[in-house]
Amino acid sequence: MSAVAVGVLMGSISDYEVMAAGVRVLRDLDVGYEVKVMSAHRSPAAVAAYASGAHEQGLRVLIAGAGGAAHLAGTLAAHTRLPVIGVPLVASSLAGLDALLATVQMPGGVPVATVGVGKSGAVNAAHLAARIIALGSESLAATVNANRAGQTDKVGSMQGELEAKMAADGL
Ligand code: RP5
Repeated sequence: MSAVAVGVLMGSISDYEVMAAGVRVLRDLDVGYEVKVMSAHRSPAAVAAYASGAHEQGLRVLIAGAGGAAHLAGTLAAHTRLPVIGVPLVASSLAGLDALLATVQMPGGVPVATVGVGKSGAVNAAHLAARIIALGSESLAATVNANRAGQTDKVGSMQGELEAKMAADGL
């Protein structure tokens, strides 16, 4: 694995399954990462210490997933000038809308780049982190471009699948 460049944080172990989808993307793109569980509400001192030292540790982007009153990404952003990407998660009867609003509505000057709710958000946070880091890495840029081409190829191959399904359905 490449040197650790992305810190992936989650507010609780209950966030793991969804956040793991993003970690897999980082692994597949060969972006170095570390993964931590810490909470803006339950372990605020750890969050502040991590964010304050992250840049010096060599990290380049932080990804934070949290649900409910989701303040993890915002708290990290309060303590670092590294880009912070927030992933709102589903953790309450409000189905992630609470986390989305808590993550996205940051005050001016303390940005959190907020992606969609849940698994697609975790995946896109990883892709976005890779694209940010690729600005300074030609080898990662090539990997990101290859991944994009792979996505295009995948859609192309769906046409045959579509036609087979329609033929089977007599359409
Ligand atoms: C948030 O509260 C966490 O990120 C999690 O999504 C949610 C619920 O946490 P648990 O009560 O499951 O630990 O801080």
